[in-house]
Amino acid sequence: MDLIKELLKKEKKLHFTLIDPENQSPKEAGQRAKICYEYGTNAIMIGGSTVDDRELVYRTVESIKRSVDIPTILFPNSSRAVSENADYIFFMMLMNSIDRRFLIEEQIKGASLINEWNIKPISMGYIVISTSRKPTMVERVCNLDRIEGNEIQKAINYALTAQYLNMQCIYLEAGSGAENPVPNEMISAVRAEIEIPIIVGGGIRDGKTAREKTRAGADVIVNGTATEEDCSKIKEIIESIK
Ligand code: 1GP
Repeated sequence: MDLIKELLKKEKKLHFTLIDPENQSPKEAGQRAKICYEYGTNAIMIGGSTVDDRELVYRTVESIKRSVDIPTILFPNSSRAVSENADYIFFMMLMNSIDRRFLIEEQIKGASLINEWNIKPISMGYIVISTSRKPTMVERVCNLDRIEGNEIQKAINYALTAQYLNMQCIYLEAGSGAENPVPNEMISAVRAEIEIPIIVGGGIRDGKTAREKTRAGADVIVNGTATEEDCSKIKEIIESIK
């Protein structure tokens, strides 16, 4: 089953909340998830660039599942962030990494766990776009073939590659807390060339910006930092995209 396509049959645009297990206690993660759920978020993603404590991921997912009844999706940086109690996992390839670890190695390490624990994989082409002067955490840890915000053809080439590899979606990522989100022109140019759903996240801080991204062609908007800093912004963002 394709979760994103199923959700998109019911709603034109989706919102996913990202919770980094390292940024609050499991109890607080559950509370944050509940607030976003009440505002209408469609799924909770659990992950972060440096998470490597499976037990912490487990306890965070557990608390979130007790608080909300929408899908939980792991968003792992490595096989160590795979936890058996999640519903789904983004089985993702960091397409523009030049490090074999993020292209295929961690996936090989995690595959049998996903199988054994019956977590539903959602294949995803993860494409990191460099939009900020100060490097984001994902840029620092992942050894990238950089794609600048104005390198639109390069982003299209990666996105088409993901589609031809039969991935279920792509994620255009500016990085958590990015100074600038992925540019609208890039999203609309990629949208014009591919059919699979486009997730956009990183540096989206208000409703107006989120709306611009969905108008440009994003199907899913992801917020992480706003969940930690000002939950009322999540309400504004969800209202503006739906
Ligand atoms: C990071 O795109 C997500 O993977 C969320 O970014 O923390 O900037 O919302 P923010």
